[in-house]
Amino acid sequence: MSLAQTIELAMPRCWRVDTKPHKFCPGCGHGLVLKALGYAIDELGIQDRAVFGCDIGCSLLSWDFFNLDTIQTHHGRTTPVITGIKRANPKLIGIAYMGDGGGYAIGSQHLVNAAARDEKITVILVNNTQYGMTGGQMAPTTLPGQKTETTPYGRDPEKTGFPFQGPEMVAAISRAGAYVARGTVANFRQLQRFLKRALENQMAGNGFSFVEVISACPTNWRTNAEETWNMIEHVLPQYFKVGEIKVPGAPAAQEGEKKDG
Ligand SMILES: Cc1ncc(C[n+]2csc(CCOP(=O)(O)OP(=O)(O)O)c2C)c(N)n1
Ligand code: SF4
Ligand SMILES: [Mg+2]
Repeated sequence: MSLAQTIELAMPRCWRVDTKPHKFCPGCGHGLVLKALGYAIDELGIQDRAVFGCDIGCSLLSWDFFNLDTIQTHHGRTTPVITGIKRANPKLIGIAYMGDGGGYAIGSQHLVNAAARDEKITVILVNNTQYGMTGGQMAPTTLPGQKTETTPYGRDPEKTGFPFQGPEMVAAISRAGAYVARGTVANFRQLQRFLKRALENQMAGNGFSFVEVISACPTNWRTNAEETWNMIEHVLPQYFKVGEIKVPGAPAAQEGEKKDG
């Protein structure tokens, strides 16, 4: 078997194998999140009715990854765009993919209102603690003391607040049918499971579904491979608790996730 055939077999079926190579930096977490999403879509067999929306930011580099109907929107506006598509045709599975700058800063009103209105869509938000595409400015998720382009002496929580707890907020303002979780690229199989459950929740018509994913941006963190992995595995989970936060009618599943991490 040729190398190309081997690579093709390892890819989610809903990925475009004829596309050009991806443009993420080496070590970027976006590719892992998208791969987990691709496998979840494959497992559910929803390729023909899934609509993928990506934001401004490094998430937009995914615009030609999938053999799915895809739309790329203005910064932070993917949630209302996917909401509109889902409302126009409720049989579709709407997926809004964005960064923490797009979802928690520039488009935070859209996330809040979609969650409060219980829109039947799935939002996936990649938390890499800063604005990746524009060179690493502070985001709502930046850690206390973390140096960024706009916090050269480290984020001071007295002046700019503490890391934003997105899934916890969505869980608090959403209705009982919402599914809310925080995954990490450090645990790929768990992430795939969370994404699949978020899509299943939408398919069942239960309510809003939201998954934040802890991810890596070694380029702007200025970290080598070891430092990057340490951030993902040990530092970020101190501020962002990984696990399922809200699961409609399934407290047992919630417990199970906590046990196997
Ligand atoms: C309304 C608007 N404001 C600002 C920008 C500039 N801009 C482009 S990408 C970006 C940061 C994206 O950061 P994030 O959403 O966290 O995604 P990441 O690149 O980190 O994955 C910004 C501020 C823009 N394109 N549109
Ligand atoms: S800048 Fe950061 S988020 Fe963007 S592609 Fe590079 S590593 Fe990924
Ligand atoms: Mg970001």
